Amino acid sequence: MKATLIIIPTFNEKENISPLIDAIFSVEPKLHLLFVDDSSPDGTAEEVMRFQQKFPEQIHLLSRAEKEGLGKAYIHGFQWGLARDYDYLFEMDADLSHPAAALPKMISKLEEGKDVVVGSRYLGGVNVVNWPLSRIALSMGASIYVRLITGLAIKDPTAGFVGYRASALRKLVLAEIAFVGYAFQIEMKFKLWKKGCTLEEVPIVFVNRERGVSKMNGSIIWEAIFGVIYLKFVSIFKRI
Ligand SMILES: Nc1nc2c(ncn2[C@@H]2O[C@H](COP(=O)(O)OP(=O)(O)OP(=O)(O)O)[C@@H](O)[C@H]2O)c(=O)[nH]1
Ligand SMILES: [Mg+2]
Repeated sequence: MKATLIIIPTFNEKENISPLIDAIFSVEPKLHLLFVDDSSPDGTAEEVMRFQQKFPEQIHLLSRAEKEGLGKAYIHGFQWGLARDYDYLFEMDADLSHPAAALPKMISKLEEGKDVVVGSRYLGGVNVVNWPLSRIALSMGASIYVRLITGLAIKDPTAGFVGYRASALRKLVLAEIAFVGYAFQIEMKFKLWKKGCTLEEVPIVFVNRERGVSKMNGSIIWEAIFGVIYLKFVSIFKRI
């Protein structure tokens, strides 16, 4: 198997670390995991370090001083992984919303030659468990909005369970990725599509978090609404 790194941003996810590691290693025992923690006050980093003692080759931790949003944490994680020559790099939430069981299928899409594989909630229906209707409507509305404005034909453009071929990530100037929330997820997919990368969606069932607290807020939604217009506007005048 190609060297694969699963990047997991964390902010106050201590109680999800152990079940997440179990879930991933039970389907793919050889994967490497990189936790990118923004100095969570609940001791998430210490919990990761406890597992590092057990799996020193496979579990890695990047500790950042400030809470700067998921986008910045991922950029740091991508840079770390690309510098170490991983072939495939994944984004995955820490809160067990993303099913580890989908990883083998997602990895196989990269092995078949796709540049980007997206774990999609809206392929062949709505596969979301325990989200209020308002949240589903917001997320599906985002998908239609992104398609209308940018033309990006992805059913789940705000998806945060994504695998990238390292060569695809190297086509981007990571330091220029501007956004930090849902808009970050849209920006990554849009820019890679514009670079000519192949994107494929794989259906997943997304389960709302049972432990810990959501970091979603109004500013993340506004960033996405204006961010999509900004991305389209910039792409008209500048090759991105
Ligand atoms: N390092 C870091 N991780 C973050 C930050 N904000 C969110 N995360 C992590 O990013 C992942 C997704 O965040 P969530 O709060 O689950 O956001 P969401 O999935 O959009 O919404 P909910 O599932 O409703 O909570 C989780 O693993 C969070 O711990 C941040 O500022 N820094
Ligand atoms: Mg979540």
